[in-house]
Amino acid sequence: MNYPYKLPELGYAYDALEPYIDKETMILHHTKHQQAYVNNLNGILENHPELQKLPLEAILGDLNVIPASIRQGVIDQGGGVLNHTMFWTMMSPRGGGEPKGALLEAIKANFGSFDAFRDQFTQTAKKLFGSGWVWISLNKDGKLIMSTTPNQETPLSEGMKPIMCFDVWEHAYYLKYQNRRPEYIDAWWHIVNWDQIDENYRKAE
Ligand code: MN3
Repeated sequence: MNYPYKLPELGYAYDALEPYIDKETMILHHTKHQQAYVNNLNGILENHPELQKLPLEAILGDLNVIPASIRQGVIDQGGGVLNHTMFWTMMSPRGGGEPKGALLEAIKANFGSFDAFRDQFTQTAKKLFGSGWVWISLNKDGKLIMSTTPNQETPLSEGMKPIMCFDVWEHAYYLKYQNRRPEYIDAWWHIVNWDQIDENYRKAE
């Protein structure tokens, strides 16, 4: 993604993920939350032409390129832009079920079975304190790593290649699920876009 940043298309209607993710949450999450990250990031970078030339992935992949005075702002707002752009592609009205092919084999090799993987991911999301994300990434050795980040941080900044992300900020589920984060997580498995995650895996390998 490149400066000036714009709100990305969702790729489906706001109500397409019903009943698992409600229309109102999707509208707010996209047009208010992510739009704010977009606006804030553009504002922070307004007077930094050297950073405007770099793709956002490159900036967040090497935080040392960011002047110290704006570094935290770029981490927060830039992560908010990039992470949500990826998150929308993690979901599809035709999602759910289980992964196939090379991705499934990699999941089995790293986590034992798909069920074990899903359980570990679910538990990780339930336990994440405060606001943050759950990730599946490839590390430098090409191994699948499950991790969490606080706030809007991304594993890109740790030298990993994220292929799957899950937003566990309260704004992602509070309207429909209130304090019941476990229900949101259980619902999410019904709309996970395994085709996209498989594509991300093959590109990252
Ligand atoms: Mn969010």
